[in-house]
Amino acid sequence: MTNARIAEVLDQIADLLEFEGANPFRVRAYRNAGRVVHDLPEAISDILASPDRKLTDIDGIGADLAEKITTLVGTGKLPFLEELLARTPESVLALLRIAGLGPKKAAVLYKELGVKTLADLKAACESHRVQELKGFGAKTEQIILAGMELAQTAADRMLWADADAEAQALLAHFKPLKAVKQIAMAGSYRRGRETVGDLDILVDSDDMPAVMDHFAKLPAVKTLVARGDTKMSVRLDSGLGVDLRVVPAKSFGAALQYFTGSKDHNVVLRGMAKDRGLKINEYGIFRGEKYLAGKTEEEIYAALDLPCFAPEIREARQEFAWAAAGELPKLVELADIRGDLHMHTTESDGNNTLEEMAAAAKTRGLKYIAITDHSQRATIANGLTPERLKKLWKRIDKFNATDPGILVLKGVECDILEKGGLDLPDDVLAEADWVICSVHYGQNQTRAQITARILEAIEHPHVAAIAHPTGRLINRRKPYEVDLEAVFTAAAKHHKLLELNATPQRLDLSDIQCAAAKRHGVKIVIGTDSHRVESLAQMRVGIIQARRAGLTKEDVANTRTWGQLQKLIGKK
Ligand code: DGT
Ligand code: CA
Ligand code: CA
Ligand code: ZN
Repeated sequence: MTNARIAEVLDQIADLLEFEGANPFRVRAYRNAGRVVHDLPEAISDILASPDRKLTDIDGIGADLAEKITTLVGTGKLPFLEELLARTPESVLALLRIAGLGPKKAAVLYKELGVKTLADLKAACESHRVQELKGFGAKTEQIILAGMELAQTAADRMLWADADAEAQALLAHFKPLKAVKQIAMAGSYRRGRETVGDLDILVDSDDMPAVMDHFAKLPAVKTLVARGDTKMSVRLDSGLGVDLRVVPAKSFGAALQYFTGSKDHNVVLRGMAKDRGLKINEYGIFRGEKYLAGKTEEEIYAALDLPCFAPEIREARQEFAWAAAGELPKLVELADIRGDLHMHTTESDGNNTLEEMAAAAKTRGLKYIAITDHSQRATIANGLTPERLKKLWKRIDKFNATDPGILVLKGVECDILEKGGLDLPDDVLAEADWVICSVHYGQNQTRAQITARILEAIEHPHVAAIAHPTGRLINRRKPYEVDLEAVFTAAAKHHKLLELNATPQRLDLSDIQCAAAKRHGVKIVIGTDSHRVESLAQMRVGIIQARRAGLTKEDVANTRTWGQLQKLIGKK
């Protein structure tokens, strides 16, 4: 069981206890433990597996919590949570999933308005009965309505990176099984969509019962949904569904192609096959009854004179037009990346020092990184005043002087102030190697206001890039109102970069937005926004989204050497 999943359970317990009006200290203990587990750099399951270590040695985990976590990890279940869930009304569980509506407010709605279902809640918001309650306002009503919409999709779709953790565990589980000749993940997971509805896994085997029995033994399996001759579906503890299909070797490529999708991509493909008098399905490609190919994806596409498209672009967007014109882009790869230009250290809200971040980045093969701690306006993130920033930059100079084998750039993530303008004076910004700007505050302003703030930052001579340009959090927060067309136009004009923030819940700009930026001639910088050394690995998630956008090495700014990149942004 992953730390993220354990943290989720602890958080849910805190919510349910709070809804019941339990002792606030008890609620806080669970909430706090959830955060501690989530932020822990090593896996709880590893600690439990080592005989000379105890969970209670972790700050914030007492004897009672340690016992519950041990049960949860050991059995995949927690009787205490099940009791809590059993006595909480179903509708309240739905209410608790809405962002911006904590357990306290959910309790008020439940008791005062008799809101029992999401439909009740929607009606109560729309008839403005919610804003009459103490502690609620017109804004809360809007937040609830928007949150309900997001909660609906959040319940259905998991972040790609979370699904990736489940997928890797699944593949590792099958590794020792001799009956498996080939195994592959298909579906939206393979295409790298930012969220995944369910996992689709394909197995080539002559012993279907052995494969299915082994699948059922996966510790993360919660319920068996269906088991047939060739297909089996389960639901995992995390709520993610998994479809497993066993296919013969001669159809493995055909099935992989078919179940990778997307559905729209396959519709186009079937049409092209039909035009040539061929038939294509999950078993192979046929002329009449005659099987032509199906062992590999390559031979399926080759039968239609098509290249074997990277899974990330199989969305029926541009790929067929590119192929027809012979202009299929060579998509950017992780190995192309030379630097990471967005990360935080213990100086602001990060968990590792600049020396630790640099060492970890060097191990990953990076040639340069920028330390971009927050500026002073970000009080909640311990943002830096000009004085503290200059001190940090002196430390960076000293560090670089030790010849560490990686270049550390003096950067900053500078807030774009609510009233407009930047959070640091020009003479300070002038000393930086790398300035990225973000809107963290005033996200509820009008489209005109927010757009004007961002355009002003783009026009500022010392600014290199805009970080997470829309501010969205997938499944949790909608993007703020911003005229992206205007942002793209300005960025192109002033040779400024836009970020593809690789944090799995951000992926901001999105794939479609990155493609639009490219059409305007804007270069994209992929940054991990790491707050700890482990998160540097998120670069891979950013790369997948960049590939979905059709970006090449040339389109991604941080595939360049630092010298080339400086020229690109017109510095030095
Ligand atoms: P998801 O799970 O909602 O994130 O998205 P997918 O793309 O993984 O969709 P899923 O799991 O329903 O099906 C996996 C793939 O199987 C899908 O991308 C294309 C293929 N597929 C499934 N059902 C159909 C269908 O009715 N027609 C066609 N052409 N393809 C289908
Ligand atoms: Ca799927
Ligand atoms: Ca599926
Ligand atoms: Zn940041």
